[in-house]
Amino acid sequence: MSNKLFPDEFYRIVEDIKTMKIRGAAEIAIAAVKDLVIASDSITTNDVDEYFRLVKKAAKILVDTRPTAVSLPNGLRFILNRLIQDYKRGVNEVSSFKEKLRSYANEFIESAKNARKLIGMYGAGRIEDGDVILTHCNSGTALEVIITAFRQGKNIKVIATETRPRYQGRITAEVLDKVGIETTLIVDSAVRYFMNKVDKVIVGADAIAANGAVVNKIGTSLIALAAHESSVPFMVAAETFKFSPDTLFGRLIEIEEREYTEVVPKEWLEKLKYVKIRNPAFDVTPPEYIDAIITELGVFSPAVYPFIIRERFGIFYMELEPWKD
Ligand code: RUB
Repeated sequence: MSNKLFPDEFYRIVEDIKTMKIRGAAEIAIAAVKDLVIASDSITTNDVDEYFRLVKKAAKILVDTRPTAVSLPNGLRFILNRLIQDYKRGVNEVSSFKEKLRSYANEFIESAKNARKLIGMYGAGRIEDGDVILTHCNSGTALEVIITAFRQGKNIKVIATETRPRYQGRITAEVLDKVGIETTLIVDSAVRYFMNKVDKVIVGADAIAANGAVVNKIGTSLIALAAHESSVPFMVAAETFKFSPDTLFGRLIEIEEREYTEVVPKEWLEKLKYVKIRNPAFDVTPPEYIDAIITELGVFSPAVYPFIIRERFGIFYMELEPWKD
């Protein structure tokens, strides 16, 4: 008999997040939240404590898929913290919790979709007719800004980095091509060479720290340096659920390091004695290099960003690890 606690579909989504079939911080969060619904709906017990134990277990499995995109734990926190409040208020039937979990999940997904649209609108305000915009990796949120500006009739061009080692820049180029935006794909190391042709840089974020530093795809901080050197505005498009509440309590954002086989073939490395490969998936761009963080609440400098978040969400009162027993 299988010792799996949840349906195969649940584990398939977990695997898809790990292997990056589902990727990009917002998509990861939405997929994880939907997967929590799959797990919750499959639970057969009528015992509330046992139900909570299993839901937390499912959340923990999801949290462990990819460590850097804070949107994922934030999506699960959004649901679990509300359920815990309901429990404290006296809700005591598994069927009610299942229903509530479904409705909180829908609320999160809806608010994520709305946030992206608003970011597109606010961000497009920063783009002018004739701008050449450089973007890195594949951020749905950064693309929303670029595409909204284009649909407003602004004649813009994009330079997209290919984004080694997983080439997410190709996805970006494909999306822009479909929309009809003229795009030049370049190797990552050509960024500084092209910077004098760039009017604005727009990237997404996997996490934003309490000091306004932005964690995004590896190479982002080098692009920020090059932009800074050329006085090119560097903007980050990110929903507020990319804010890492852990960083308010002194915890650092973990940078995911992936398999070396994403960088070179196994057989190539096996022939060498003194060579090793490192493959960090993200890096940290300090706030000094960021001109604006575009969120669904408005456009902010990294210096005020954490205050806005705290004022809006009262994040200090949030249970950080609601999946813990
Ligand atoms: C993706 C990446 C994206 C952010 C933001 O990394 O770094 O810039 O996740 O994306 P990976 P979005 O390919 O390793 O997941 O704006 O779509 O949330």
